[in-house]
Amino acid sequence: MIVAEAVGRALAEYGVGQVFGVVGSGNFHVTNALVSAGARFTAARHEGGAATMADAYARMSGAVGVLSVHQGCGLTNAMTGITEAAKSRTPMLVITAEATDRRSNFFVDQQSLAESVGAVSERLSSPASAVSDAVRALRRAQSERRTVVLNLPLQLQQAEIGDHPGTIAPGVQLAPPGPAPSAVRDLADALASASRPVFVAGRGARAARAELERLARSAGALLATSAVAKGLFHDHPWNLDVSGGFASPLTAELISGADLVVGWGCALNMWTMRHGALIGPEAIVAQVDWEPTAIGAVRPVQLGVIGDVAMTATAVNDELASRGHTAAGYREDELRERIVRENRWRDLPYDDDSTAETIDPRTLTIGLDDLLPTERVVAVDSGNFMGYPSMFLDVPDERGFCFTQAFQSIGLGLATAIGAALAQPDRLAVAACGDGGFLMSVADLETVARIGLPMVVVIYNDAGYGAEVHHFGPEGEALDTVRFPDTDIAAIGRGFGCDGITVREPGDLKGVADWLAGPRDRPLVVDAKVTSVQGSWWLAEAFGH
Ligand SMILES: Cc1ncc(C[n+]2csc(CCOP(=O)(O)OP(=O)(O)O)c2C)c(N)n1
Repeated sequence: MIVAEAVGRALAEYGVGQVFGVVGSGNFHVTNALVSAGARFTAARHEGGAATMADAYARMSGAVGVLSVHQGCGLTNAMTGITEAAKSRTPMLVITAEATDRRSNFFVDQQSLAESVGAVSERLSSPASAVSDAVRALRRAQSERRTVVLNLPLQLQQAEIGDHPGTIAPGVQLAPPGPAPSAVRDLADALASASRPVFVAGRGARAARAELERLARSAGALLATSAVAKGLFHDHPWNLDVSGGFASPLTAELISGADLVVGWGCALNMWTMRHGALIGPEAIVAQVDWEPTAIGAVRPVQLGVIGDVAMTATAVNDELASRGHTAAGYREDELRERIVRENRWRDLPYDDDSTAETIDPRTLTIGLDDLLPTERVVAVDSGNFMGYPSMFLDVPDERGFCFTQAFQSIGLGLATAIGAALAQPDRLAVAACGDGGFLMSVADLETVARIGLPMVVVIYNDAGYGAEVHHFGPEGEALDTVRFPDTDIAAIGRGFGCDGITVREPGDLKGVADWLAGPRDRPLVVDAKVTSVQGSWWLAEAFGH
C-alpha cells in the first residue's frame, strides 16, 4: 500500500465520515482511500466553496470538518474559507497535497500560507510515521479546536509501506478546564450585586444552553447571543435574541441599560457590542472563556474567568444557591410584555419601500418567514442585505443558523448552506445571499443541484454591491464601480438545473409556496429584485449614517 492510501484509510478509521473538496492528481489517492473506507465525499466546483462547506458542516454537526485539495493552486483557492474557519476556531482538517520541489509550477510555501491566516500547519514527515502524523493532525483539530492544514508531500505519498501503517499513539482525552473557586466566587459576587444583569452567549456557549438558563434564572439575567450563536435561547421568555448591530431597538435598549454584562464564550467584539455603544457607562463587564488569551482580547473586562462555559455556569449557580441567593433582577413583568411585543424585528412597524418593480427586503423576508417550515437552517452571506435574513427569519435553535462572517468575506453563503444542509438533512436549508456574493460563488450552485439538496437559495438582488453603494453614496462618491446591470438570476438557476423564480412583489412568493408543496427534488433559486433606496439599519449604523 502507498502512503496516500494508508493515510486516507486511517483517517476514515479514526472518524472522518464526510469530506469536501476538489480532486486533482495530488489528492486523488488519499481521497479515494477515504471513500473506499466509508467516508462520504462531496465534490465541490471550487475549493473556496469546499472549504466553507467543511467549515459549516463542522459548525452544524459537531464533527471535525474535512477538506481535501490539490497542491498549490488547490490550496490557494481554498484560503479564504480556511481563513474564515481558522478565525472562527472551527475544528477542521485540510488534507492538501504538497509540491516540495521549488521548481514545480505548483510550489508555494504552504506552511507559511497556512500559518499566515492563523491555521496550524502539519506535515507527514516520513513513510513510517505518515499514518500517525495524519491521525495526530486530526486529533489536534478536534482537541484544540483549530483549523489544521495537513501537508502530504507528493513524493512521500507514493512511498510503499506495505500493510503495516505503523503504531499510532493513543489519543489523550482532554477534560474541559473547570473555573478556579475564587473566580466562581467573584462572578457570583458580581451577579449577586447586579440588579440588571445580561448574559451574552457566543460560539463557545453553544453547548451550554441549559446551564446558562439555570444560572440566568437564579440571577434574574436577560439572555442574548452574538450573531454566531443565534437561536441558542429560542423561545425563552427572557430571550433578547442577537446583541449588536442586528439587535432590535428594544434589545439594544435593554443591553445598554444593564449594570452587568457577562460574555459567555463570546469575545464581545465591536459587532456584538456595537463598538461599545451597548455597554452602559456604569456597566461591569465580565467574560468567561476556556481560552486564557481570549479574556479581554478585544475589549477591557473587569472580571475574567478561565473555564468551560457549562462548568462555570453550573459552579456559579451552585455558589449562589449555597448563599441562598435568587433575584428577579432584570426580569420585570412590564419588560416581559415588551419583549413579546417588540423584540422581533418582523413585528415592528415600517414604511414599505416596495416599488412597482422591486420588493422591500423586509416584506420579502417576512413573507418567506411565513412560508418556510420552522425546521430550517439559515445560512447568510455578507452584504447590506444580511440583517434581513438574519433577523426576520426565525430559527428553531442554535443549529438553525450558520454565520460564517469572522473574515467578513462575501461569497461564502451558498457553500455555508451546503455544509449546513448536509449536517442537518432533516431541516430545510435556506441560503440568503446578495447578488454580488452569489455570483462570486455561483459555481457551487451546480453542487447543490447535482447532489439534489432541497435548498431554497434567496438572492437579495439589488444589481450592485449594496454595502458599498450605501456606504459611499451618501458621501457623494461615484458609484459606477459598484453597480451592475440587472442579472436574471432565476434563469441562471434554471440553467444549473434548479427551479428558478423572480420575485418583485409579495404575490410572486406563490412560487415558493408551490415549490414547498411539491416534491422538492430540485433546489429553488429565488431572484428577489429588492428595493435599494436606503442602506439597511445595521449598515447605516456601522458606517455612521
Ligand atoms: C471577498 C470580498 N470582496 C469584497 C468585499 C467588500 N464587500 C463587502 S460587501 C460587498 C458587496 C456585497 O454585495 P452583495 O453580495 O450584492 O450584497 P449587498 O451589499 O448588495 O446586499 C463587497 C464587495 C468583501 N467583504 N469580501
